[in-house]
Amino acid sequence: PKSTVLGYPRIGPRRELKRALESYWDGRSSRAELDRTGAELRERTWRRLAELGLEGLPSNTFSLYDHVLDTAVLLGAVPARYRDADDPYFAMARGTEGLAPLRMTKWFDTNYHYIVPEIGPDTAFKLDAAKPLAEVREARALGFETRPVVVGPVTFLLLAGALDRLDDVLGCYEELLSLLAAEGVAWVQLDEPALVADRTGDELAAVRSAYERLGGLGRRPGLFVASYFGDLGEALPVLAGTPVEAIGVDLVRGGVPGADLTGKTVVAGVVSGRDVWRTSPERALAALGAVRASEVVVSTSCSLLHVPYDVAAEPALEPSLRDRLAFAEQKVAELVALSRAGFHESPAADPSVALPGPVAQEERSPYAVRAAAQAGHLRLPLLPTTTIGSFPQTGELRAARAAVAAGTLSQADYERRVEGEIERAIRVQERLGLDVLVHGEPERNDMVQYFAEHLDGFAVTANGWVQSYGSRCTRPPILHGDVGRPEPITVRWATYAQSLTDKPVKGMLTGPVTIVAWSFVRDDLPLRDVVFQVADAIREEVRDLEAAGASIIQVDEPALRELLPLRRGAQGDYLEWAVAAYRRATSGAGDRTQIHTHLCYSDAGEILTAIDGLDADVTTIESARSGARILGAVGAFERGLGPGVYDIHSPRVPGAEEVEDLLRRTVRALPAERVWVNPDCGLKTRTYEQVEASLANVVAATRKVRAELQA
Ligand code: THG
Ligand code: ZN
Repeated sequence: PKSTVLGYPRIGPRRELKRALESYWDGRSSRAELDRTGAELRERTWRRLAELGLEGLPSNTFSLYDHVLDTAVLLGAVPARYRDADDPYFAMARGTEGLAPLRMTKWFDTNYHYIVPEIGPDTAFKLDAAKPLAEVREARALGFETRPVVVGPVTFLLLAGALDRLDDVLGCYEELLSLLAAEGVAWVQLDEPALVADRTGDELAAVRSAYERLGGLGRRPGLFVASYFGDLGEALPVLAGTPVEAIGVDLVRGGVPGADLTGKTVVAGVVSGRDVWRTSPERALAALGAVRASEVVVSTSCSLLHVPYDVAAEPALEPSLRDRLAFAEQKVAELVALSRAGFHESPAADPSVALPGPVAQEERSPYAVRAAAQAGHLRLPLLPTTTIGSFPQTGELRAARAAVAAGTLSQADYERRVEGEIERAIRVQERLGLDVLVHGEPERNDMVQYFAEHLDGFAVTANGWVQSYGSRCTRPPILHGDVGRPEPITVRWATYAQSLTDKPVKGMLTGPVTIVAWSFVRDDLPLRDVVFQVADAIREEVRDLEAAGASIIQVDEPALRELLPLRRGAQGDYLEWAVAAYRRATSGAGDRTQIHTHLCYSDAGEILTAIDGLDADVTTIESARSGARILGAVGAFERGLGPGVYDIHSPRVPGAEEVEDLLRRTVRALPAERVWVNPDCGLKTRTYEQVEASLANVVAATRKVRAELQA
């Protein structure tokens, strides 16, 4: 069979695109320089894929920010208010002085974020095919024929909540297909991951009519509709009944189609794009052999966007672990080997497994009892103000961490700098008049990576960057063995921070679901068991923080929503064990210790019952960025709640009146005694200047509304 990939990483093996973007945004380089970096990265990707022997090369998988935003631009869905900006594309992605950016949210169940297209009844779609055409021509000039990849019409509109505009966008897709055909393009890939979630009859009918219409076009490239992140289920016979020539199926997360697909090409995703483990050739070959179709193409289960570039860039990894790993380059080599069916080596055996012990779940007292104990002890004002946890990560601090790794800065000198940063953050918060302080997390490169570095069972990479959004990346740790906590992790910094102030300083931990969601995890154990192992490690840390005097401990679960299965049938079971894991991590705390949690992303409304089930005393949640939509749903929430009062994802400083307005709306939706005031999320991506200006307005607004309430 032939081989292909559904997409490839684009940030650059050494994050070249990140550097180029940030330099352009800061005015340190020109647009031409940015575009040159983009062209170099595309060229290098095509050359490398071809060199490795891959046959079907994709194009238009590159993006300067996000492929969903690219699709919005392709279809002319640029809201009017951005059109006059210096750079409308980056204005939509990041906002400008006067304009908030478009909303951003998670791409299905991944840690990648896309820009949510804004489509209303008046959006006038108009094709602008410059980008896919330019990439096809650019590749051709280098000697490569490529298959442009575009988000498909159904997924695009479902993500925008505007499936009723299907007829209108299909006109643009038709025009695109004609242009690509005229360009001599043989295949186009339309990504329809939305089809692996439960779809209504109307939505399936939309799929049918969309692909009948596109398939019926006279002159067009071959149509390859790619699904991924799960099983197509009922959407498979629907697609199979349309004239599309090729269907992509995820055979890692989904099953081999039972149906006979003779007449179609099946692009069989047998190499996982979601993990870093080598593919079992037996399993892959068995799956490939079971597909009944006119042609089978060997492929990845989804785009390789979600894995790092190259294991060869990780010389420090333990050889026995390294031998079990495949990043994007290795996965491409696997595909080529599978397509030549000369793939005989088996991956090394997984290490032995220790199952988590029985649940030693002492439950905490009912909320009312805890709340009384905490109120007497903490003595906080009405509408207490706080922040989510992280303060700006300065360049000096990152450089200092790099210097420790390079051996040019001693651990003791580094720790003194971290203490200096903690002191700076505490003094800033005291000066601003916040009620509950944080130490600012200067010792953490990342809220998951940091814990992985201090827990047994995890490995961390040196260059294993994966794009999270725009220029921002993470290095997901690799959870490969049994998890354990050899010694306290955060107690030293928490104790130091508390020694500097009389205000309460929150102990700050990452929850078990999030640690697992943002890592690559072993696949020989059920996810639930892996999460419970992590929960037990966090539970030990909670106990130690409490013993060291912390009166408030925050255990964040921003990824609780992210791991929610895409199919409703599997969601209840997941939420049950995810909530149980959180309670296992936190229920060792006494009644007087206030447990906080933080969740990101606007779709929290859907899982409010589960959030309630976490039983945290205070929950801070993203709200401002999603226009405070959450307020309509939180009335039944019975414990402390801090719906964010401003969006931290953009450099914009919120005005005090804007915050007052949101606070007034909040205290109408919730009893004021239970309302907390905080930003939407952590502040690590902002500058101190922005943070101080924003928080000063937040505190001023809170004082005003507090006075109104007390009057
Ligand atoms: N950590 C991890 N995943 C995440 C977040 C996180 N996913 C969701 C959300 N937060 C994504 N947000 C960010 C915000 C900032 C950065 C990454 C993801 C970021 N990264 C640094 C960069 O790209 O320069 C690198 C950080 C590092 O040194 O590890 O700023 O917080 N895991
Ligand atoms: Zn957050």
